[in-house]
Order: sequence, then structure tokens, then C-alpha cells
Amino acid sequence: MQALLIVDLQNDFCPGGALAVPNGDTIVPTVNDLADQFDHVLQTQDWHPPGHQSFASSHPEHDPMDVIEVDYGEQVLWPDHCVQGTEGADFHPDLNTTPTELVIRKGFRPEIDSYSAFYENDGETPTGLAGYLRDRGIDTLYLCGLATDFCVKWSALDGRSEGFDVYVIEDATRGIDQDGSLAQAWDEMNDAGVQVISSAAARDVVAR
Ligand code: VGL
Ligand code: ZN
Repeated sequence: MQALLIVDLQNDFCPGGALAVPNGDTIVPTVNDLADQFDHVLQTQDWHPPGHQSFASSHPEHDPMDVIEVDYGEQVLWPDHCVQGTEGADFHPDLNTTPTELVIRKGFRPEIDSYSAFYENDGETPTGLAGYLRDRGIDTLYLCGLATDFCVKWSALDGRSEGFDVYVIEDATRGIDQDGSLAQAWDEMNDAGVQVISSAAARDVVAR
């Protein structure tokens, strides 16, 4: 059984938001169309408390996009974004969330960032998604949303290591592309056995 996972399609990742992904909002119609096709639709929501460790503002000696060492390895320092309860953390207003059966919030622990829908960035704190999918008999994930080179990539890689079949719907995702991170993300996903598919092809595969 297959599910659509819509990653972080939130105001702060869209143009005008705090951590805008170029053209991030342009995928919304495609994602809405896909959500109508799938029997199971899941979403993630980046959901940080104020003063989160991943915010450059929490490290006065650093600027946004600096990379620092933390307990679990490298951490990119982001502008404040997706703060719990703010408009920036809301889903894009045109996103149809009606078909969504589960929203996984992530990044709410003050000291740990969380890109992946499965594990926080320490690599060991689970979100519960793998268990949910297994309990519901879902073995195949179609990923879309933002950003290709961070949360979509980490979700895809962890999905593979958890034993799921993973497709990334190429025209329903957009990247930040920080220092070549987008091309590198596609390489890493390819090496891990993540498959790339168009929204048109995904639609055909799941057509009821
Ligand atoms: C994301 C950076 C920080 C993402 C979330 O959704 O890709 N990127 N927090
Ligand atoms: Zn974040």
C-alpha cells in the first residue's frame, strides 16, 4: 500500500517567508492534485520553539547559513523559521489539507534539529512515522514538498534505511540549493535507491 508524504509545505518555506525556497509555492496545485489521488496522505510540519538551537539568532557570534558543530555533528544555522503557533509555521493557505490523515510535527526539541520525517538529526530520536506506516500496512512512500535538499532528502534516505520503497515526485518538490546541495541531494538519493518520478507518472501509478 502506498502513501503520499507532503513535507513542510509551510509559509516560511515559500516566497515571502523566513526561509523561502525559490518557487516553493509553485508546487501547491500539483500537490493538491496528487493528494486527491492517494488513499493515504501524510504531512510533516517543521515546528520549532522560539530560541531553537538551529536558529542563527541563538548563536550571537554567527550568521544565518553558517555551519557549526553540535553534539550530533554539523548544524546549518538558519534564520528563525516555523516558530510554533506563528503564521510562518502554518501550511500554505492554498494547500488542501482535508485529505491528510496524519501530521507529524518535528524539530520541537530545543536542542535537536529535525530534517527527516523519521528521525531527528541525532539519528536516533524517532518521530514514530515508521511505526505508523508499518501498523497501517504502508510500504511505499511518494514524497513531495520542501525542501528537496534538506527535509525531503533526509526523509527519503531514512525511508530507504527503514525498508520502505521511496519515490520523490520531482516536479512537486523544490530545493534551497545551498552550495550545490541540490545536485548532491539527487546523487545521494539515487545512490540509496530512491526513485524519481514525475507527478503525471505518479498519478498513473496510483490511479484508482
Ligand atoms: C528545512 C531547513 C530547516 C526543510 C527545515 O523543511 O527542508 N530546512 N528546517
Ligand atoms: Zn527547521
